[in-house]
Amino acid sequence: MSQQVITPELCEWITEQTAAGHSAESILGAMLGSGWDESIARLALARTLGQSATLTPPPGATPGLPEPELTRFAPVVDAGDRQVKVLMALRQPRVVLFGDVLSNEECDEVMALAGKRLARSETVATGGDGSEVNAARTSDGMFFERCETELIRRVETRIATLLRWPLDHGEGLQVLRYRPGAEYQPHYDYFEPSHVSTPNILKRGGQRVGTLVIYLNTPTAGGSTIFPDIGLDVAPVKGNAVFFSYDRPHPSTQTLHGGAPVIEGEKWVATKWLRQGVFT
Ligand code: PD2
Ligand code: ZN
Repeated sequence: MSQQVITPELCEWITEQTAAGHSAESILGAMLGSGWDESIARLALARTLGQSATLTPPPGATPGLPEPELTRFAPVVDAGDRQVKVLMALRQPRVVLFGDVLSNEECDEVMALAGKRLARSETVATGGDGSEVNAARTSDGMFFERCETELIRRVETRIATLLRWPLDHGEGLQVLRYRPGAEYQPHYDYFEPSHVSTPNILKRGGQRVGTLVIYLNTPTAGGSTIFPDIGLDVAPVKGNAVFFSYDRPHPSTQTLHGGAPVIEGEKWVATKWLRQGVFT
């Protein structure tokens, strides 16, 4: 097929197939069989069906969501090598604020390691497959490889224990440094299903289903992590971390969040994004 275009007729056909009981997965298969490019087919499905187009998780995906053991609501959770404080927990959307996830020394070490490799942050490009510098995020950032050093492995093992989600389902830790005036405008951490680059991104472990933002220092003023849909502002405090999970790539999860502008001092965070399956 040359020039592949998502026409109203195509969307209508997808709607009819769904009404006839075919799953998004089987409609995708039919489209691929008749020569549609996979990313255009997925885009057409996402545009037509919205959140219900969420396709089958990757093979080996872990069911459920990352979730700390909070049934007893004890003041601390055992994270293996450290007792982590539970400072606040919201059920819907799931947002948990932890204290003492990292020691002061661990925060300092992560900042020192990351500091040498910081570059202006990039996000997924709006037009293609790569990433691009984005005005919505005015911080500097870098990624660690998973288990890159003994310290990073220890932190990742602790996160896996705390959130009861396999270590190999996590992306490498990302460190961001915000200077005064820098911010991260509100966004969702899941990959937008209708975005052309999403099908490729999902090949490496499926969707993101949870985020842990760890504060590596305490800015003098500003820099809260904000959740506009639920009116929640989380103050960045060294060693604390905010966790939230999302069971579908859709605004109904109410996980819109951002980093408010830093007013004074710097703000450093380490973010762990958790995928449905093994992140490769
Ligand atoms: O630094 C933050 O507070 C922040 C806000 C929103 C970090 C992220 N998102 C992220 O790393 O996804
Ligand atoms: Zn985010």
